[in-house]
Amino acid sequence: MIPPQDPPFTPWPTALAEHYRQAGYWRGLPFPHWLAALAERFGEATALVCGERRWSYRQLQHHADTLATGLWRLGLRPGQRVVIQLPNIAEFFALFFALLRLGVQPVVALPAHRRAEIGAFCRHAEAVAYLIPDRHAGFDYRQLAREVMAEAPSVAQVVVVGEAEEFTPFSSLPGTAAVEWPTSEAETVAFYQLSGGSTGLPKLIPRTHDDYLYSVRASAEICRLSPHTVYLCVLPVSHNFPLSSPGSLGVWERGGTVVLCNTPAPADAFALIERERVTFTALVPSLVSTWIEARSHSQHDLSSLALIQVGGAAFPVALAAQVAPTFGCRLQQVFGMAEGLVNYTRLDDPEEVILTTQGRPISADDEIAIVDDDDQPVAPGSEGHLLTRGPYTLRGYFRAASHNARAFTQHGFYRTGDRVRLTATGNLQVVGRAKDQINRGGEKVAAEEVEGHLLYHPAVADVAIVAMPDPYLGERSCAFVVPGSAPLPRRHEVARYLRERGLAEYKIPDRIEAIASLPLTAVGKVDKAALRRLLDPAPIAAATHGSPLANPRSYPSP
Ligand code: AMP
Ligand code: DBH
Repeated sequence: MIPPQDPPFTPWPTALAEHYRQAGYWRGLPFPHWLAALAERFGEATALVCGERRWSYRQLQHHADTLATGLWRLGLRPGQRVVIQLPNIAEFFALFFALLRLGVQPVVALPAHRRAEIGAFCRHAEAVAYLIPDRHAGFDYRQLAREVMAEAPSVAQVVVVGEAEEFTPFSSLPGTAAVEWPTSEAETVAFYQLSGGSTGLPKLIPRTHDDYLYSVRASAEICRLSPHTVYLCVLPVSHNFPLSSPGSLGVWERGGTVVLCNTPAPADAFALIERERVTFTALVPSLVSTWIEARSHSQHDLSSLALIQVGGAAFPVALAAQVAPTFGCRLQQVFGMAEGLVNYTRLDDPEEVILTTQGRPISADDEIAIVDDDDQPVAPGSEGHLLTRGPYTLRGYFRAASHNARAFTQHGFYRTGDRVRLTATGNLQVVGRAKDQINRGGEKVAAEEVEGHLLYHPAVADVAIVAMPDPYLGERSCAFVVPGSAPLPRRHEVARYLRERGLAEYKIPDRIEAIASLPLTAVGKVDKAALRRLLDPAPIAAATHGSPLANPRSYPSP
């Protein structure tokens, strides 16, 4: 039973919702109608390129429709939730749109997630199905599905793209039977994004048709996308940034082409840029470093590139300054969050703004407050906590009443956990973070979640995880461990232990340090600032990982 105080979705107050409609942000258009209108309008133009496959807008819609029939036959019904975990392949979009067609709500996991995360999403969402590839990047998702099914009893169906073994093959799904699809209301939840989180529990972000498609449409406008846009999707396809800022959906909104890149190697991305005459892509800062390094010994013709977006993590000015000269294109900084608010530098901003700020919000109705620890506004230009509410920022996480009480102000502002300042030009600079999280090259790690797992280790009496600066990823994680009766485990033992507990690889601490006891603040909380001060950044990164630039497998995904 779900406690009644834990609603799946917290709506916007009626008056604000009405304003968002009046202002033309919310247009009452559910995803299936949106896709059908695009198929009508852009018909035979190429919507999607995946390897040697090219789907027109019409084909994309056709795949979604026939798959929806198959998913219906499998027993999926409107209002149910399904976890979808696919890499950058065309089937992701076919299934995503098929689920939306059916009124089934996808929960979009990342390929890096493992049993701990997927099991938690499935249980929390009471997912009825789980959609996966057979294998990807050396990992067998069917084995993961078996483990997930054992611990999430609601999961009755597993659909596999590729060799299905005992599960339902994706290839068996498409059907032709005409089924009368229900029409989703545009102000209801279309799907769930995932939060990087800062607590031990998974957070699902309800996104409505109305709010998401507004952010997509406005983003496509800001980025001046057109039918000539060819977008290379290298970040994980379901992540909010490459999906909606303006991402694949924004490209389709304007009749352009999305090219999927399913490998981390810059050489593969460069070959696709040359072959498809890619005009536009989105990267995280660490991938920018990798690309700049790779560019110096690559002969590919990248002259079609007109714009590179960078976001997801702090972007050093020195690195930002290299983008335009190296790639002969414009740079745009993006500071966004799956919860909603997205900021962009504008294409015609002065260079100074583009290099040194993270831009300004999409909407005139994005409300921004920069406050001190007591929620009082700081002096103009000073640093503070960023609070926001607006036409595409959530009002509450899925079934998380007690967390929501802390994550939102009484006036419905979302506490982003980011520390920012507003510049004289009206742009935001992200200067730090108050939330207990490590931003590992755009991949967010909730310290409390990993600490919770480590506390089960017999040799760990207490533990606190903090970020340490890293020249490549921006940050890596260090676990300060108070040893129990057994000696302190070495890092590779800790890594094995956490893998066995089913944790995604990027959450495994990069460094383990013993400490006699954890320092406490005056109010008795663990003093993480004091722990961070104990760290000496430079030698650590070198000693534990060598040069990440030399290792293409350390591809960071947000
Ligand atoms: P999530 O809530 O998991 O979607 O992660 C969003 C968070 O990523 C933001 O709240 C920031 O902490 C971080 N982030 C995103 N873009 C940037 C950026 N351009 N610069 C610094 N931090 C960023
Ligand atoms: O980091 C993010 O989550 C992010 C970054 C840029 C995001 O969600 C977005 C743009 O939409």
